[in-house]
Amino acid sequence: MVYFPVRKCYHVAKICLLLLLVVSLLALFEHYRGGKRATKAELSDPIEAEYERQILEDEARIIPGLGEGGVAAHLLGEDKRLGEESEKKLAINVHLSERIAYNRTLKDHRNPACKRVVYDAELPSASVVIIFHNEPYSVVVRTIWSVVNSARRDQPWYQHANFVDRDTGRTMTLGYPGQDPNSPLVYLKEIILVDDNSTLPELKGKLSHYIRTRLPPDLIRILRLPDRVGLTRARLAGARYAAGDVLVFLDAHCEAQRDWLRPLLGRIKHAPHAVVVPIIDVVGASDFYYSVQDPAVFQVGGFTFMGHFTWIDVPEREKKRRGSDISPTWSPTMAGGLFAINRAYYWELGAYDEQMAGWGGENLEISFRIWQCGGTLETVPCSRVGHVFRSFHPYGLPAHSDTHGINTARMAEVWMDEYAELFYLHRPDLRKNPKIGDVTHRRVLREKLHCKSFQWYLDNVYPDKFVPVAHVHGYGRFSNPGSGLCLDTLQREAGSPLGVYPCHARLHATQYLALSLAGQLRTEEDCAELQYAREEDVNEVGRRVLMVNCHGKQRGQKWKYLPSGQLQHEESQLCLAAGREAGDDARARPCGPAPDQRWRIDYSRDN
Ligand code: LR7
Ligand code: MN
Repeated sequence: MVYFPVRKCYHVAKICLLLLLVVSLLALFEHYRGGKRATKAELSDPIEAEYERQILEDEARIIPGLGEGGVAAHLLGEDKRLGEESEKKLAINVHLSERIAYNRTLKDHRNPACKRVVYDAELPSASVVIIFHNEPYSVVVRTIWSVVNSARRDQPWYQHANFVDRDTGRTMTLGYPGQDPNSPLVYLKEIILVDDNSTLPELKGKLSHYIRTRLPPDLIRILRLPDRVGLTRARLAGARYAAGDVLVFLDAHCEAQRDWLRPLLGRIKHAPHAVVVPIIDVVGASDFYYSVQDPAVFQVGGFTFMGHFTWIDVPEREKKRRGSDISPTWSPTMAGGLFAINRAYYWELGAYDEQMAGWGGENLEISFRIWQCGGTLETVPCSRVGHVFRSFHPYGLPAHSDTHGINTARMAEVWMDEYAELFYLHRPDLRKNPKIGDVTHRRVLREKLHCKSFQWYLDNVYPDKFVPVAHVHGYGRFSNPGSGLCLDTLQREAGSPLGVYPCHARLHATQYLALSLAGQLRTEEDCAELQYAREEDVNEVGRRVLMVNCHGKQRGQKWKYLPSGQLQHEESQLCLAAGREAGDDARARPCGPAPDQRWRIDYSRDN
């Protein structure tokens, strides 16, 4: 009988253990469910309760179906007006954004061939780094949701949604991940939000509360930077913190398309020195319309010697090399905000120049560095991400400092060799300017990595780039000795007539023209083309000359420099004549002995 109580104890213990197990299982379940609502403990904190109240209020204002599928969204009446007002202030229709579901679906805009691609089951893991300074709260939240949802593709909880396709008017069904916070996430190790010292209150506690209560647990971290450091250093901070195999950077106003991650990770797995960018689609700043003209057509990155990123068509040569429409496509540069890179390689390659403040310059810097130091930069067409393009910066930048100019000068000093001069031509004020700071350590990096020259880059990566000092009969000022006037773009926008202005004493960007070996009278980007002739123009005033996109087809944009000093338009046989005074348009008239048809080119093979 001595053993009886022991036995009883044993039973009680067994029941207790069982109970404990059930309770902890329940707790674990709750934990992984993520809890749609804040916990009681949290709500007993009045501040958290207030955030919760605000978020519930926000959620109640969302209009179901608005902008669904990525179609254009519109508000009416007073809301429309408030929307326009917010856009004037913030460059995004924030009032509208607040009414569109944070996790709206998107129509699948991928090239249909992408659906047949089979990816490795084992792929590197991704740390998605999203930086922001005073971005609209609802837009940031939508960016996060799109990343989370797109990492849940092909899973049993895959749900379906209906939307009306704007292009066809038909009701479409699309498979899209659900919103179950339990869903295991594939390849997405973490999302790191880097708050570059925002001052908007909703991006602080309320955003943290939203993430804690509504998004998958333990996935998202927010780094709050104590000082505003600018986007380059904000990305560096995120990268330092990241633990995934691959770093994926995004702006804070993006919407990732389904299955955008695997194509990027797959490419990096097979080519660890490939730095990859998705196709960047346009999400309308006023209507959130996710627009894609043709899923098979996209552009890659170029640049101007002024130091700006540009979009260029995929060169013919590259169309042949890559093999298929959906193969990774070499890109001379990247826009900067959206790309993936093997994390170890990122550090090996020199991460970023941490002395770049504010906005700008880091994109061309990393682009040139990647190519010159042995990597490749590629657009992966099966990965698409939408980005809200804004017409101005809604945030302030460090006072009185032109961060784009200074950062670009730092870049040019390190990577562009003698071609840096072409940048300084546009920015003579930055030549040898102490504001640029010291770049020695970046030059040391270039040495250490045995990087190639900028000439090598131009010859091998971007041979179609027009180099205004290399591919020309002549360049510099085109001056008309009789009048002292020079051809001048007059800082007009593309598509406007070429004008004349008194010649500047030194070469100045607006008077920097070239006559290319292909016979184009051009600036870096635009070519002189005769305006469509109206009868009366031809003999009287002459035809205007428009600076338009160089189309490479010879007709209409071909000029000849005659031994007489005349510039003759080949197709029309007309000659270019200077106007009479500053600001006039240059005109093409029948060639003749008039002194206003004589041109002197600063540096010319024929002068
Ligand atoms: O001080 C700042 N701190 C920040 O954290 C200034 C900005 N930022 C954040 C900002 O909140 C945003 O999330 O940095 C991100 C990029 O700033 P944007 O969206 O104002 O830049 P952008 O889209 O106009 O400009 C492009 O070029 C920049 C050059 O410095 C960056 O590389 C941007 O990431 C880049 N954007 C893209 O590549 C998206 C495609 C656009 C194109 C072309
Ligand atoms: Mn942006």
